[in-house]
Amino acid sequence: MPELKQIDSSRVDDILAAVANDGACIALDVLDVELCQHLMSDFNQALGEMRWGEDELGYRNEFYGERTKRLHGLFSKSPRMVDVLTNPLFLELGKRLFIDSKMADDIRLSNAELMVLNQGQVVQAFHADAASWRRVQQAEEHEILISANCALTEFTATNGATRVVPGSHRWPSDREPQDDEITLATMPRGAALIYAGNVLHSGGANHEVEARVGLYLGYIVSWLRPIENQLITNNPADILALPEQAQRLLDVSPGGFTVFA
Ligand SMILES: O=C(O)CCC(=O)C(=O)O
Ligand SMILES: [Fe+2]
Repeated sequence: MPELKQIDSSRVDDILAAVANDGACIALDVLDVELCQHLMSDFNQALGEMRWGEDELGYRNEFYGERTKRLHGLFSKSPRMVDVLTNPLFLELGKRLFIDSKMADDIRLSNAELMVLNQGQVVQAFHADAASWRRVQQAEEHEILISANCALTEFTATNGATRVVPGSHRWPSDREPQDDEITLATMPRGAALIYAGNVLHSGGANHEVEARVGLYLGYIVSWLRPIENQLITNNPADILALPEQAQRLLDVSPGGFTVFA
């Protein structure tokens, strides 16, 4: 089975090299364990009001599964989300991949999603997250999306660790992974799976009693349309109270309707 490299979050060059080669890696010590605990308790109330297999608005999505909860509008639910959004590793990865490469003038958050997999959740279908903009992705050689799935609980082989297909970011879109090409993103709490928009991956199956909790953030080039509109999923006043850098990441331009492409 191929393995993902585990790299300390301070080693940005090595993380970028692993993402370029394998399409993904595990960055260690991205979020403090204490921050993970606070985030979990901040989201608890909203999670308690949701039913398994549904999002907050009561919509069901077959792609996500029957034993999962997907929470959005995270900035109004936790004042600590702004620290995750502006995590130095994520911003540096976005800068190096999108701005330094001249793909874009700026970085945007596409969405932030809490992904809770409960006991009995089965494996998700393999997919590439950049398929949200597949016509653009087909036309571009460079990545347009870089994602982080942060482990707010430990990710294990039996509780739903994300399945990843190293190298698949370079595959033709119709190639399907064989069993021996798939690896599991097992990682300790506070680590994050960092992966390219084009790499094949899927949620794993949870056979344990305790839920597995991943906090997803996807960063895109600034000229793409984010898949979550933060001014709708959150209370707009909460977003407009954030520092300017955070507002720009969330696609708000206080000075007007400018697109920083
Ligand atoms: O739950 C996971 O680990 C991954 C989920 C995922 O890839 C998705 O919903 O796009
Ligand atoms: Fe995904």
